[in-house]
Amino acid sequence: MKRFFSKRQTAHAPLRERNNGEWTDFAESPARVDSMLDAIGAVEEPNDQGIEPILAVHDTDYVAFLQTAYDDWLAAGREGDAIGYAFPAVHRRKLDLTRIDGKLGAYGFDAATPIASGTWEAAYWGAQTALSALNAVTVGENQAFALCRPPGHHSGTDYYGGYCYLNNAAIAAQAAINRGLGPVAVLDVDYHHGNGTQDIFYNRGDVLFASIHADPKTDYPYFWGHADETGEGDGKGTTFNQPLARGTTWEQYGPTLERALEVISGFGAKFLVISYGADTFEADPISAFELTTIDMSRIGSLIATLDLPAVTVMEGGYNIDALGRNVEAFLAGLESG
Ligand code: SP5
Ligand code: ZN
Repeated sequence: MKRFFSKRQTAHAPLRERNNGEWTDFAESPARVDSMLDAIGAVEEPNDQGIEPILAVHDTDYVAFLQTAYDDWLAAGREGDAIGYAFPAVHRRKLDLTRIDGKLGAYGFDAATPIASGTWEAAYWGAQTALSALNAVTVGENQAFALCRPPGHHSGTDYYGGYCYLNNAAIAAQAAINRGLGPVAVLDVDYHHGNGTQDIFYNRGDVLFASIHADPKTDYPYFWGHADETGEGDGKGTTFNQPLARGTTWEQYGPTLERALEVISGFGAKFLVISYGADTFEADPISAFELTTIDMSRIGSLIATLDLPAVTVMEGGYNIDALGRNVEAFLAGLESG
């Protein structure tokens, strides 16, 4: 399987995030990339496919905000990473705010996702990496891996959060639809619910979103990912959420994944986008499932039974020491079936 990555994705290096009432080191660090590159072998440079496939998913005003947010922050006399402090819990709507602090709150939904000097460059190239993996599959490869960083699945049409700025999985899924490869299923196996991907496709009947994740009653992102969120309008019934308890092992995870795969088959997907997070690993520092490295290869093998052309995009996974091994185990499972 071809693997795609650009060094430009490491330009994003925030220092700290707000977590449980304290400042902590930013978990989604560039060191994650080194761990993955050491384990997965040769990578190919993505092609630049421009801004259009990004704007097919994200609002123009939001993208314009991301492009200048850090400069606007510096121009306001601030130092360090840009982070909001006021968020619209109610009455969120498009407003023509002029102060950077208002904009950060208008487009961001948490205080754990700073915008730093290289954030836009890295996010842009992360999206190009996902699109290049899609290209590889359209020219005859059955599968490809996009080492996306920053991750994407918490980012919606006009918002960032959860270490995510552009939704790489959604950008690839929409591009696949536009090339006539649909219907598309997005399978999200990151520890956290992929709220951004869910929101982007919530009203869409041509994209199924299926996610297995920590129960949002106890875990981030709290406000999405509950089992009663099943889609709306044309998308009624095309969102499938399976929350699982902290402490989940393969015993519960395996059958749940089989169920999600049945939902994908039943939907009639012709193309698969996998949001893969290694934060389901037993020793992940911010998560609480109990999956092993062997379980990562089991996840890959089970997904391979769908026998669909597939792009895997990287999401979370914060045990830097084990990250590369876990990603490689997953990809090996996916390749061998
Ligand atoms: C892509 C992705 O995996 N994003 C995850 C974002 C999670 N951000 C906040 C998580 C808060 C977890 N707090 C756990 C503290 C454990 N000591
Ligand atoms: Zn995650």
